[in-house]
Amino acid sequence: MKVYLNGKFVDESKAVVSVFDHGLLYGDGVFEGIRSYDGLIFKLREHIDRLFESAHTIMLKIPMSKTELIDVVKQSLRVNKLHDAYIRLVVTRGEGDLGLDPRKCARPSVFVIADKIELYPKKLYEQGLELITVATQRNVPEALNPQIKSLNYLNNILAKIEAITAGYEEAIMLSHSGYVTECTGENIFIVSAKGGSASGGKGKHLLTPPPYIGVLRGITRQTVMELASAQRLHVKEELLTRHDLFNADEVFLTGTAAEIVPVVKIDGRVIGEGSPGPATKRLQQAFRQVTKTAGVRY
Ligand code: PXG
Repeated sequence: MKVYLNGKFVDESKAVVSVFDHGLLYGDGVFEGIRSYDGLIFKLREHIDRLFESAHTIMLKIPMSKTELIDVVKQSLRVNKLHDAYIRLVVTRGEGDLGLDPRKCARPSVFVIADKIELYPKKLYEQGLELITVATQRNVPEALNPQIKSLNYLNNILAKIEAITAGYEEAIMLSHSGYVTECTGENIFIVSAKGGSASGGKGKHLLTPPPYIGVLRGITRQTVMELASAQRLHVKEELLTRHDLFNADEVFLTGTAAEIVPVVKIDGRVIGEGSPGPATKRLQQAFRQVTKTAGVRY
């Protein structure tokens, strides 16, 4: 496998960064995860824009233009002859000294890894996932905004460890005031006939927590909200409690790697009928369709 590292494609065995890189020493850096489907890169521009936004917020100047980076992503897929792939873009603060001071880091490191996608087990999509809420709260946005896709994912990893220790694959994280935020690498949605506390309209509602409570504005999340509107679901960002999750008709997660994953049990409570619901299935089908047609060719 060839990896792009600071201007060159190198063999994966040569793709190494310094132990003085602040990405490693402090998690000082940003990243993106992108997918390609049968030769089409899904939502490439959106991922590149989000990477530049994350970098801008931490005052990290990416040493290349968006167009150049897009070109590197395409080249990474071509040189590795990949059609269905997962692409990881990483920009670190670069090599510095042992102090925090980012001014000591002269040059950011940029690398792009493109590899075969490791698909989640089919069983997950057919049977659905059982989740638990965990004690580790999602970062307070005022301290470390989850909008920054930084290399510092310990908040999420601590939650993941809690889930795994309890015998589950994934965790639901709550805000410091107890509202539902997201999972460790996926956004969460509920389908409800009631439409949450604020809305009284007829028909099914698709609800997801608002970004201000401390969630990443997922690109899959955005895509699903658009697809759901086209399917005449009432889509709304709304604060959700555990009670709302337990009593939803359907729950599912969204993310670049996972796509749309049905959730059938939360903290021991069966969700809906205990199997993937009709709205979730319709959205999965619509999502599969856009990934086949909407991407950027390379
Ligand atoms: N929330 C968080 C905290 C994330 O890290 C998402 C939601 C979903 O966003 P997108 O834009 O992908 O729809 C993410 C996604 C992985 C993996 O291997 C995924 C993410 C980060 C690290 C690993 O599944 N981010």
